[in-house]
Amino acid sequence: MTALLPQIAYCHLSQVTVVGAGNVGSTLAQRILERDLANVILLDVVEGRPQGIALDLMQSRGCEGHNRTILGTNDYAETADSDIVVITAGLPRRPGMSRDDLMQVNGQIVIETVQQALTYSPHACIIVVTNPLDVMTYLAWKVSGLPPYRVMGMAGVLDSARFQTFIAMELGVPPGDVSAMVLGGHGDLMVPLPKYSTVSGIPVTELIPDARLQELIERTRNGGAEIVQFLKQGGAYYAPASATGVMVESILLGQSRILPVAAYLEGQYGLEDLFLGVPCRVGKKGIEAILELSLTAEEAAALKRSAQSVKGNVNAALATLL
Ligand code: TXD
Repeated sequence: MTALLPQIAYCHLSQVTVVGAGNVGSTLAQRILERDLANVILLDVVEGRPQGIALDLMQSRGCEGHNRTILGTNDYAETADSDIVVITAGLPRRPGMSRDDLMQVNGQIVIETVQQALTYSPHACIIVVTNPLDVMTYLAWKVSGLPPYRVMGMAGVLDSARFQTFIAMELGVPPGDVSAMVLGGHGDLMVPLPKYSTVSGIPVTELIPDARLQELIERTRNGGAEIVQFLKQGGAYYAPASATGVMVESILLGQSRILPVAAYLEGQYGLEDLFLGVPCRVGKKGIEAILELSLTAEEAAALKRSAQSVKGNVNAALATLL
């Protein structure tokens, strides 16, 4: 075979490490590969799991028509020089386990994974997916030593995608025509913004009566719980993986898209020293800008309530974990 041209042989291929080869992590790995975004290193504590998933995904490359590679490992040394590290590692809540217990357990896991991953990829951008999201993102940033714009949490893109879906279903239009915006903390704490949610540029408030819109907002708020009720064990993972993939893509391709992500606030929206979902420009450097929208008094109050709850949990986690 003729030798490759030097510029092809030496061009930098992006690499994403996904920590946690569970449902979200392995589905995200698949999305990244099949969208031809980057090579993937999939890491998990469980021996054999990331290796098995990686081999399975390697064997699908010919059918899927891409040449990206994936390596499954239990060793952080193999994650070296990653451009992005996505943290999906964590334990699900078990019967008898409180949210606080879960926060302690997952907090320890997130702290350990960030420290280990950054030893080998000190300049990576970090995307946190593990719940409770806003608290875990704060812990990840705190132990990373990275500037805040290199660390972000995934929740708003998922919550907005759910709102987008329900609006599209309601109106019988393609979801691609719907642009939805959800701020605030993840889950019960989210703050959907109908005023900034549009269908081909038309505010959704012009198209759906208020009472019905409130029902769609409520369904969005319970978007995760509705799926858990069906599945009984485990939670949603296809849409969470898609939403994380959107963030990975915007960073790797330098798209500078405006996405709602959990970002470190330093006075924006009158809030500081916490990670909370706000619209950001997400590109090559990570969070390139935080956009401050004008909110109604009601929306501002909801965002504040969300922030207070997140901050209380962060303080509790900091007191015991760091
Ligand atoms: O919107 C969002 N942010 C979320 C968050 C949407 C969906 C899921 N969300 C949370 O992501 C969920 O509550 C969990 O905290 C994570 C991962 O969810 P997933 O559904 O993928 O959980 P799994 O299938 O239980 O996978 C977790 C994996 C599993 O393979 C464990 O072995 C692994 O994490 N794990 C670890 N990997 C590496 N290192 C350590 N220490 C570790 N501990 C567990």
